[in-house]
Amino acid sequence: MAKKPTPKRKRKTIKKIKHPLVGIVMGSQSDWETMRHAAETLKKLGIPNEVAVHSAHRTPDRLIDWIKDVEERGAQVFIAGAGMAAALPGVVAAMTAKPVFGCPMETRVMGGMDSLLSMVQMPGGIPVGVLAVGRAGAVNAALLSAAVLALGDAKIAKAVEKFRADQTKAVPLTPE
Ligand code: AIR
Repeated sequence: MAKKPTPKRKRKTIKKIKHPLVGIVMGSQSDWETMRHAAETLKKLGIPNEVAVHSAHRTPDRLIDWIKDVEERGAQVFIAGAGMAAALPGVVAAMTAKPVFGCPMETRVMGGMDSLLSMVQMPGGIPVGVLAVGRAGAVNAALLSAAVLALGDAKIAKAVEKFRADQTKAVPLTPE
């Protein structure tokens, strides 16, 4: 198996977006391969988003600081992706009353069932909307975030409609 290239330089500070509407957080750099699909989908829809790596277990203080900061700068919706004992979306939901969507990562030992159950079994009172395991969930978390934002933003509503119309057109009538 080809070895992944190591990044040349580790970013010391987060790339802050001035007015992010969506905050995307993941528990590890290793989640980015999946979570980039959430960021890319939001980009296609023209929705400003900020992406960060913070772990509920490894960097809890940093995570909480980021949630408060990104919310102060305008985040209306949060997307949190994590794997294994995936507490991340639950912690985000504990710290903000904004909608939180969880993306369970596919894992080697349990195929993502561990991540899924960690996210979906939230105690009553602190909700997390959990999407599918893996890439589909990341894409759908972005689309669901867009649908929430579209309720109060005609431009985003139009972008979501166009996305869906384009998707419909792209489905072939027969296999090619
Ligand atoms: N993780 C990180 N902190 C807490 C948890 N649950 C998750 C990451 C990742 C998995 O642990 O979200 O999916 C493995 O992380 P790593 O860094 O070992 O690849």
